[in-house]
Amino acid sequence: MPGLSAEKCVPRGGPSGGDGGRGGHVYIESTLRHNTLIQFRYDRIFKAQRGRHGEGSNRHGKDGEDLVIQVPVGTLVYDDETYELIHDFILPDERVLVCHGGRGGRGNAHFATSVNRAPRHFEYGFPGEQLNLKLELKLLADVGLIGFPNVGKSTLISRISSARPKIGDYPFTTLQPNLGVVELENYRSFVVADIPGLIQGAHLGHGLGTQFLRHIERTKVLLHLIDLSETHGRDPVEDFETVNAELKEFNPLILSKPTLILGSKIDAMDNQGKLQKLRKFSQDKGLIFHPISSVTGLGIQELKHKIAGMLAVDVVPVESQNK
Ligand SMILES: Nc1nc2c(ncn2[C@@H]2O[C@H](COP(=O)(O)OP(=O)(O)O)[C@@H](O)[C@H]2O)c(=O)[nH]1
Ligand SMILES: [Mg+2]
Repeated sequence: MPGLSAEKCVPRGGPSGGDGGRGGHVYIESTLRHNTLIQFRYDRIFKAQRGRHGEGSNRHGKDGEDLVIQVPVGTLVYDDETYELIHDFILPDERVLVCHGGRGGRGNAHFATSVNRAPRHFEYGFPGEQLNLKLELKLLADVGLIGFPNVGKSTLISRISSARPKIGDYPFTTLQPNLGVVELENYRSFVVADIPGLIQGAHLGHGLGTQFLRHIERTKVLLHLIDLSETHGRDPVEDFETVNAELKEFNPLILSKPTLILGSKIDAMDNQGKLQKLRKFSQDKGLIFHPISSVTGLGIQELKHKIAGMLAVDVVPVESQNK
């Protein structure tokens, strides 16, 4: 025992009880490696390591190891009791301390006085913080795709980006949001979010409901796809109004975002009637109308540039920043 020989020279052999170690802290960190909060469906309780006991010869107990919980970029962390926002993880690799580990107790060495040189007194360690958190993910995309199910949203994102979502000729093939990065010339790019389609009554829970709309709450531009093909008997203007009514129920501010109306599947139109009706309607509303076919590629290149132009409005020119 290394301490023993030293204590021979210390009156009454002490006191030399070291302090306990601190419990580990709990951090939350944002990462680009995850896209969903799915892991938290299974793992719900997270604990950092406890601190180790102090030891003789004034040896300080080891601090517990910190715990780092990773969440996708775009996650908002709330205190579940007070609903207070603790942090909004906008950037990758942000790290926030959410619970401090408890301080270790002081060993008997601390309690020695001139009258009591060999105290038996020591202090217990303190419990660490505990917190119930609520995590909410709102994806951070520049552009959001909206529209009825089956209008070609997932096909469009797979055409303009490297995202490969499931595509099918039936409603609700897309069950979770997909993100795609659209590359432009000169290393410019933007991110598009594809979410499940909306139907009438979505705000009442019909279809997949409006739960996914939170993912487009933070986008800068919306692409509203309207199917102009003959594969269904719906009216293009009614489709637009129906989807907008659902958006409004969810959050009316979404309607104030710059929106492009996309007439989709124009390769599968029998006549120009639907297209002309939608074009006229868009003009009357002062909205930009753009026809596309994700199958033939018609209008796709122009679409990318139109979106880039709409996003660039935010960019402050370099010269004016120095004034
Ligand atoms: N003819 C034609 N069919 C398309 C086009 N875009 C999508 N589709 C078809 O429409 C169906 C629904 O497409 P999908 O992208 O899954 O629609 P979403 O539900 O809006 O994501 C699929 O069978 C696609 O192949 C298009 O531009 N032209
Ligand atoms: Mg889809």
